[in-house]
Amino acid sequence: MNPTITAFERSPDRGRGLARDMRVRWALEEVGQPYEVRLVSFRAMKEPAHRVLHPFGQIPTYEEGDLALFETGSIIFHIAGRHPGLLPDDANARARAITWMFAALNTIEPPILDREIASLVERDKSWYEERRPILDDRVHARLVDLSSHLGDADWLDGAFSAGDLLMVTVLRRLSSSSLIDSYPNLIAYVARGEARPAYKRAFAAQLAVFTKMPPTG
Ligand SMILES: N[C@@H](CCC(=O)N[C@@H](CS)C(=O)NCC(=O)O)C(=O)O
Repeated sequence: MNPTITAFERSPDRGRGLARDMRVRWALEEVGQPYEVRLVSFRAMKEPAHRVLHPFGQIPTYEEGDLALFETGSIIFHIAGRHPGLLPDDANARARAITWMFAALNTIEPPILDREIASLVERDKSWYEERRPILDDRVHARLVDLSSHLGDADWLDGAFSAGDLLMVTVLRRLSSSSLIDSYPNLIAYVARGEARPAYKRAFAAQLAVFTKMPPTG
């Protein structure tokens, strides 16, 4: 039986790859595993029926037989363990790729999200303009080091892995800002991820949910 994931019925970015079901869709496409999607409303996400799957009332979730998972890092690690293609066979290379999964979610994503959330919910606060450069600097501090590590390599550690999949989706959150503009190798890295056929299929599938629906009011 195919796994089932949950995704937004209505998404703030209208299906342009930022909602985190995109990560799971992309991983499933990379390994060639067909999947079903159950769309959930913001209200339904907070109901007990969904919280059984996701204690924090969010998407995505992943159901496969009697297994239910939440957290994209865990879901992608699970998919990568079930199928070849997302983590190397060599034990040390595999451990390093897993390290990059954690780095994407624990080291790079938090300052990007802090900045994004501040711009959404703190914009009208008196201190927002003063705080914004601090948030920008925190993102830059991470991007400088990431860019320096990547250098002119295609991927973070040898062949494309789940670490790259997560890192590309995290960096894509910056696409509406100019913060990444100073790092041409990171821009090229994100573009390489987006050019993968599996990414394109996942993106098209997520977008299709919204192009068939009227926009949120
Ligand atoms: N750390 C979680 C974050 C999940 C998350 O933030 N999901 C967002 C969509 S991308 C969500 O459901 N937001 C609605 C909410 O929190 O109410 C993961 O990686 O799965």
